[in-house]
Amino acid sequence: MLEHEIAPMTSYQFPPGFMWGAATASYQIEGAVSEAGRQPSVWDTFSATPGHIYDGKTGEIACNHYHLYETDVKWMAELGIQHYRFSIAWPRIIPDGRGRVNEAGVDFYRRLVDCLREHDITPHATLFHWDSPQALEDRYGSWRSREMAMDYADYVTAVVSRLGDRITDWMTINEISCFTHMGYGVEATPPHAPGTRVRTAKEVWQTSHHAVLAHGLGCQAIRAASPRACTVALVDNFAVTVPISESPEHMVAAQKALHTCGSNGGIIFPVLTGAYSPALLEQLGADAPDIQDGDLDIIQQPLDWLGLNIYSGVYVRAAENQQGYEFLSFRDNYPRLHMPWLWILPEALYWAVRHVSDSLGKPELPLLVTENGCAAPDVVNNQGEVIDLERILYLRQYLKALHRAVDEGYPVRGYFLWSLLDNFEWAWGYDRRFGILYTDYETQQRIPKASFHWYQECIRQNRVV
Ligand code: GCO
Repeated sequence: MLEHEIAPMTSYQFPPGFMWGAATASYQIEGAVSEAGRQPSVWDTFSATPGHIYDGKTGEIACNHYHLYETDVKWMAELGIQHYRFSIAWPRIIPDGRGRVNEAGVDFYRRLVDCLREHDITPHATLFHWDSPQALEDRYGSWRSREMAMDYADYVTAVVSRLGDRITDWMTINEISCFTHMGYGVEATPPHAPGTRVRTAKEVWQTSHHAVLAHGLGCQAIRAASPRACTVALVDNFAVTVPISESPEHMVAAQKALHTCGSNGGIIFPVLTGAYSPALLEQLGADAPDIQDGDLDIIQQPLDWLGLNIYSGVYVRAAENQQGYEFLSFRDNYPRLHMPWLWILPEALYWAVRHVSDSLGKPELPLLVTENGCAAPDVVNNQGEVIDLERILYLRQYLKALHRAVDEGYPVRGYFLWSLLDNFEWAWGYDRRFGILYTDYETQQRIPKASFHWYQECIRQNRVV
């Protein structure tokens, strides 16, 4: 049969210069938890506590990235990414949380960044991705104290003044809600470190207030300490309200619901608008955090861009009730991937962009998807391959939704896939695999999954393939 040549496809093409990347985090990949002066983080303590981690494991070795970073950078170059997001471990830099700087800890990140640049990969550094010094939990309860914001700012100054000659793209904090609301007040499992249960909702909201204050102080510290022009951003996983259909009434309902969904009204709202959501404050009443004069001005620092960590969302529809909306629950057989919360909702990526640009009134604020990806029950088959079709399905649909936002003119500048390699998935230990590289934890071998080659082709063609 005469085969017809298949013309090259052009649909779902991203603009020239679109930033393709991958993301990781220090505690999840580095290991070497006691090397070169590093002291324990709250995640070392939390994961070593029996019953906290699904498979009883810790980040003690993880992907041994501290020693294998050159191998991993080579995989990044093979993948074809031009950008890599990683995080810097506070307990490597200032092991006691405050005071003495551990230069050996700084040197690791110098080696990593120099290796990235040798491979023409731009480093994007998250200054805090949950692994705070245990010493500060012992001293004053970490984020329960306003002192944490001050110590964080000093830590940021120590990092940026030393690495700012090599790193010019900074993210202050990753996903505030996870280490505050899920760290201090959660009843559901799995909790997040430090797992201390405070007594009242007000105390929980006070922890996230200290974290958004830290973000503001961190922005100021970066700009004061950087020896070069640089960019500053927050990375947030705000709860994305998705209209059940794009009819006017349901879209308005989704905008209204944004205020009180999750902890949006006390995190992304003050950071972007300079005020807590009024609807949230009304809902919280006496449980609202204490806000000192001047806090909101500090919190609302200008951002060069905003990082979006979006995996799923919440369906909303208009309702004949006082709020004018209602949240809709997922039924048991709604499609999801290998995490209890990972319901497949690609439109969440599109609506995350719309909510920042439209609902929160930031149409000019450049956006980067700093995390998107999924866990899947990956196994190596008899041919030594991991054919993770579920992950390709997930990623393809989410990137198509993101492309829609780009096509409609929203300021989306790039996409960082979570994650480069399987790693320590917090309270799930190593049982859940998010990587496009399979990590064999026995041998520390990396095996490219089918999704690695799929993503490599997306990058090569600069489009969703
Ligand atoms: C997060 C964290 C990552 C997770 C990933 C999968 O978004 O929760 O930034 O560290 O590992 O999202 O849960």
